[in-house]
Amino acid sequence: MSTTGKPSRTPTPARSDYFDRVHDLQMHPLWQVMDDLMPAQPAPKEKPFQWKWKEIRPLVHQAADVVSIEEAPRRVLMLLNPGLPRELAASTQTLYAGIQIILPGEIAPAHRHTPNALRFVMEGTGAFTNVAGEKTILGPGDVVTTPTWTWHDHGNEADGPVVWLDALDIPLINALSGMFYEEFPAKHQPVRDAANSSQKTYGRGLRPLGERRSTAFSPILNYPYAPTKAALEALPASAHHPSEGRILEYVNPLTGGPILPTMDAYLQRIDPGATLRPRRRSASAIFMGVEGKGTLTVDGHAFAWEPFDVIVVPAWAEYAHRATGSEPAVLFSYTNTPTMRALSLYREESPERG
Ligand code: GTQ
Repeated sequence: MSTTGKPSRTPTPARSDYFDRVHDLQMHPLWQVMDDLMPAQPAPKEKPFQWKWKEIRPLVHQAADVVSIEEAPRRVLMLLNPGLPRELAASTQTLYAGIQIILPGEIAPAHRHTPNALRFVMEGTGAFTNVAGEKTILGPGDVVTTPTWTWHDHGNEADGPVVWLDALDIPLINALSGMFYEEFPAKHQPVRDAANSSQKTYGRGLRPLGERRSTAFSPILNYPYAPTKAALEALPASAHHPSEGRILEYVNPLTGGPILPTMDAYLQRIDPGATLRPRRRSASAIFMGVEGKGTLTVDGHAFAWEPFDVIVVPAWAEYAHRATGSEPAVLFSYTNTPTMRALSLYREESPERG
């Protein structure tokens, strides 16, 4: 008996012979898989998951002993979702996360690729990134954009290691067969613009007259931590979000839209002790704890987090934040919302309110 009220499709020898002939010609009956192909709501393969910084930090630092930068020009440990095939390099079906370490004196040579990248600096001051000819010196909490097909090289002229979160859209780009990759003929690309010139020019509600830049991504290379945090502190109570607390999106000042064509990014601050409303959205998201501590409950999994723990919120998973310490809880996050919106696939709801 079918539990769905639909007539059962009893196997018979004649049917089985028919299916064999169908399979032999590289076909398959839709009616056998229709419910799996078109579930009533998104049923992503990625699972809610957490990487504890305490556990993975020693292995990130050891990577620098295990391989030289010459052997591994991007020395990164990828954060792979247990629900997805390893070869996809995927934290969700569309998003990639990795942790990169660069030691003093090392150079991660210049290259470019079609995937978009964002970085969130976790440890170390004084490393640099050069993107499309603008160099910026990085400090903890800085968010750096590396838009599609821009040359980028990293280096470390400071005296300690630098560690950051790499956020890319690699699984999406590969699903679309949109991958192109190229190495720059020299280790470093030339520095063309003054340090942080994009932040100084575009980060103030101003823009140069007559400039015709692509608006597909933000012109700002580095969104430094201190002013972003200060803006969160200054956010009036009327602008607090019921599910996210105080939250600000890093935006493209030319459009007010997301900083990258496929991914958006946020910094948020939750009052000590606050329990926020559950929420779900058709976008998938990666959260990283930055300050304080909290619990992010994702489809019933309560992940207690501390700084630099990384948590996957799958598409359409219900999630809810709690700040558990005596200090405010600060989180960085990025999502594939811009991709979903571009395809008219973005939806969200607060299940509590229906
Ligand atoms: O720093 O350019 O984690 O190209 C993966 C691919 C980092 C990078 C990653 C990359 C980079």
